Amino acid sequence: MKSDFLFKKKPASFATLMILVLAVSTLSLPFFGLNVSGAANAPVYAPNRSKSPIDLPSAPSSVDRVVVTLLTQELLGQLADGVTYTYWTFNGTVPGPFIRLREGQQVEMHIKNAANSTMSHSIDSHAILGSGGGSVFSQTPPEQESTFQFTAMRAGLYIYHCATPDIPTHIANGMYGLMLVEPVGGLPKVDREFYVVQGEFYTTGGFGEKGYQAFSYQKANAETLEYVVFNSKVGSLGGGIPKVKVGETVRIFFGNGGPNLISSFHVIGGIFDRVHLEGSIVSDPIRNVQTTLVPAGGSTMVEFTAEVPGKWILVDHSLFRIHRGALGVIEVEGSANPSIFSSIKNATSAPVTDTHMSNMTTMTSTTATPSGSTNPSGNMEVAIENYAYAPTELTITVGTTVTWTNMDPVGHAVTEGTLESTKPANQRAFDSSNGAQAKYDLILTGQSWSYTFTTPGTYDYYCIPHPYMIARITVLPSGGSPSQGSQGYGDFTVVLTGKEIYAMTAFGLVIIVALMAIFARSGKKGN
Ligand SMILES: [Cu+2]
Repeated sequence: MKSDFLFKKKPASFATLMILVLAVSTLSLPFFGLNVSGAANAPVYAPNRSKSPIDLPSAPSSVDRVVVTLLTQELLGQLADGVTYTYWTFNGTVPGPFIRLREGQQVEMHIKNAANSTMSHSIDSHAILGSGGGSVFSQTPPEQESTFQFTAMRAGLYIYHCATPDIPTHIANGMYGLMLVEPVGGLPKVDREFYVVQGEFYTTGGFGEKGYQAFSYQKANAETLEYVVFNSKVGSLGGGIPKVKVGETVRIFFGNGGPNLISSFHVIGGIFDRVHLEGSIVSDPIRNVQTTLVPAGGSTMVEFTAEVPGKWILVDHSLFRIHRGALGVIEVEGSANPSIFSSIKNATSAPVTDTHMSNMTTMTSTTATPSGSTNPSGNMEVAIENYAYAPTELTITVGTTVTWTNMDPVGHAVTEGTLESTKPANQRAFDSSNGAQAKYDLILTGQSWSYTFTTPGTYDYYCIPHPYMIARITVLPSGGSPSQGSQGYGDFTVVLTGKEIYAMTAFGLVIIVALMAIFARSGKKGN
């Protein structure tokens, strides 16, 4: 399950990227270490503390008594690109590990508190019948360990959280996760399972304000949040985009850590076939549900089938919260099913302002190939639509200006790098968000942003608030002097839609067939 998460498409380039990221991170460690004193000098880049939504055990252990060890740690992490925050964690991630038990199982629970913690931590699991859900037995000062045992008495999907005073402060800093107690005999099999927990963060600075952000007790107490996120980071489920295939059945274990908000959990483009309200996995599910309420300190288990390809967008349907980070994507890959869903006429497709045939040599469906000696240069357009860049890959020559136009109802960015980048903002080749500023700029609905590429190379880029939006531009050296590039074609603006891509592919095939026919005929004449 885990292995085909991110590594499916481009193993070589991804592996290379990861090696680079690791190298950069390692080299950067001393730098980070020197800068942790004082908020003003605090590092802007820190490790990702998000729990991956696919990182969960597929079944409970078969033994009757299990040992679960949780290490509580206070760790610097990345709340958004360029925004760092000290998360309080179980096992170093937010949410903490997905704990999968079976009804009747005995659990020996160890709570270890890291030596460098600044305070005590504990656990209150809603799955536990007993004083404080375990918190009475588990208040643990730094460098200490507490142990207690419980029996998982009732099947269900439960939130666990830290319950050390001030309890809501510990929860607001990220100390929560899900504990599943499966009924004897287990849950029905599905093809994919995901683990997602919503939570709010209350920072001293406003949403998107860069640099180190401290917890604001005042804002948390007033319930005036700055961030609402899934798996602790803005605009993601805590990593790349999980993939499922058309026809597969999907289950999402969704929790709400809160501490304050109720979530109206919804998947854009999907219908929940079954919802186990409030985590009641032994009750009959309700069926065909659009949006389900998940209380703070509660959960839900939803199941549905991937019937058409596309992107499912996970949201809290209190929708302004997508502007606060609560947005994640699962991609469904596979063949279209036009009888279920297909376009007949789309009035809002990307505009085509000029389609001179002479310019067609500069592009294909995903790659614009420069035509050798003529080396046309000028403008290329990239649409930002449906939380994606179109095209996602573009090859241009030096001197080309690329213009991105946002057609989505929310703001986006065009920033060199990827979600895992550790490159400081001022070292990025391009960044529409103007990373040097205290707060990032967005390309708003209908607005455009341009950049002229002057150096050959391969540039990955992404959207800071929606880091699963990734794309690549390859810049080739020009055939001659840069001035050559401007002659000939001048400016043109072409945004390709699917139909045009097919049309151009067909056109190309016709030309090839015609050339082959001419070639064959002239060959015969020669003989
Ligand atoms: Cu705690």
